[in-house]
Amino acid sequence: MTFDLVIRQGRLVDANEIRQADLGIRAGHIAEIGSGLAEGVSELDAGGRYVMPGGVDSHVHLDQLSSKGDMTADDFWTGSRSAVFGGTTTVVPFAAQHRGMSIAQVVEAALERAGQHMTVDYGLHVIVTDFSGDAVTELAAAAEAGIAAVKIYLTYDKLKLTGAAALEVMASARDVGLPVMVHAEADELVTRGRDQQVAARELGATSHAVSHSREAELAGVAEAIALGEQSGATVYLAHVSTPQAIDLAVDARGRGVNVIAETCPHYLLLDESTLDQPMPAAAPFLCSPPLRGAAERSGLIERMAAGEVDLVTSDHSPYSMDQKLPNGPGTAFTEAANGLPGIELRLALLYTAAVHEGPLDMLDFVRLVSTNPAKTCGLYPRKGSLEIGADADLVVWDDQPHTVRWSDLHDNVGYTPYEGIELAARPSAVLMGGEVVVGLEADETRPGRGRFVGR
Ligand code: DUC
Ligand code: ZN
Ligand code: ZN
Repeated sequence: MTFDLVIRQGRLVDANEIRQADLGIRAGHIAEIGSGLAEGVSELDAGGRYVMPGGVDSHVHLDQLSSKGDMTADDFWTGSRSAVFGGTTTVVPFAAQHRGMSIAQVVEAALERAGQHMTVDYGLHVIVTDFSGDAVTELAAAAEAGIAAVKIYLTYDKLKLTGAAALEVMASARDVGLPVMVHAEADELVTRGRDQQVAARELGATSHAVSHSREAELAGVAEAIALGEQSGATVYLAHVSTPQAIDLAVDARGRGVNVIAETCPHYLLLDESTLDQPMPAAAPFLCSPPLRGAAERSGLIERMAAGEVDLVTSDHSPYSMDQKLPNGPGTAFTEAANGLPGIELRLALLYTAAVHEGPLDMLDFVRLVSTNPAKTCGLYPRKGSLEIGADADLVVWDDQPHTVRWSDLHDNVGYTPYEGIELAARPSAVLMGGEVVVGLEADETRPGRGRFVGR
C-alpha cells in the first residue's frame, strides 16, 4: 500500500533515540519508519533537520474567565492557531468551575466551544473550586469522558480550597485515575505578604513578587505533596519557579509519592528585575508564581538536565495590556491581571535556553515538550511519540536564528514579554495527521479542525 506522505532526509528524534530514517504516513498515522521507503503520493525533504513529535502543551489558559472576571485575550481559535505556528499540535486548556457552578456543566460547555474553534487537537482539565453537591459523581463522569486532570488552588480567595476539601478532591481523583494539578503557593504567606505591602503603600510590581515569595512556593509545594502522600493521588505541581521546590518533589518521589513537576520557559529566561520598574513597563512580566533570579534559572536547568523536571509547558495566560492595567499606569499590583503569554514560543524558548545554550540534548527536549506532557494527560503514545500507529503530528525543527517580534506571532495579546530576544531555532513545518498545516508556505489552520483526545 502506498504512503500518503514520505518524509526523507530527516533526523527522527523522540524521547529515546535519534535515527536517520524515512518516515511513511498513511491515513493520518505513522505507518512505517525505515530506509528506502517506497515513494509516497507526496514527498517532503527534511534536509537533514530534526523531525520530532508535535509539541503537547498541557498547561494553557484559553477562552477562560479568571476569578477577577477577566476573559483571556486568546480564545480556542486564536490560542490554538498561535500554538501550531510554534510547533505545538495538542493543547490542554481548562474548564473553570467558579463557585456555585457544576463541574458537569463547565466541562460540557468548554468541550462544545473547543470543538467549534480549536485548530489543534486538545484535551481538557477541570479547575475545581467548589467540591460540594454532586461533585464526586460529576468528577467521575468527567473522568469517564476523558478529561486529563483536575486543577486546584491553594491560594486566591475565589479559587482556593481548604486543606480538607483539597484532600477530598485528591481522594476522588485518585479513585477515578486522574492526576491533581496544584497551584502550590501557601495562602497565609501570600496574603500576609500582600497585606504588608499594601499597608506600606508599596503598590508596584515588585510587591507582587515580595508577596508571592520563594518561601510561599516551598510551603505550598510541601502541602501539595503531603496531600498527595496522604491521599495516594498523583500530584502534578504546576508552574514551579524554584529549584528547591523540585528538590522537594525529588525527595517525595524517593518516598514513593507520585509527583509530576512542571516548569515554564519564563522561569528559565526572564528575570525578576523586570518587575523593578514602574507600570506600564513592568506589567507584561507579572505572573504567579513570579519571575525569580539567575540562581533559580540555572538551578532549574540543572534539574532538567538531571531528569528531575518532567514537563515544560507555557502556562499561556493571555491578558491584554488593558486587562493588566485596569487603572492605567497607576494600577496597583493587587489589581493587575497576572499571567504571561507564551504558547507559540515555548519550544523555541526552551531549545534556546536549555539545549542551544545549555546542557540538554534533543532527547531531553522532546521528552519535556511533548512526550511527558502526553504521558501526564494520558495521551501517549498516540501523542508525544514516533511509534507506528501514532498520530502523524510532527515538527520539522530548524536551526534558524531569529529575533522575537510580537508582530510575527499569531496570538491576540498585543505584546510579548520576549520582544527583541534572540532565539536559535523554530519549526520550518508543522504537520497534523500527516498534513502540513503551517510552514512551507502552508496555512491550513481553521476553526474546528482539532479533535478532542481523551485520557
Ligand atoms: N496560575 C496559573 O496556573 N496560571 C496563571 C496564573 C496563576 O495563578
Ligand atoms: Zn496556577
Ligand atoms: Zn496556569
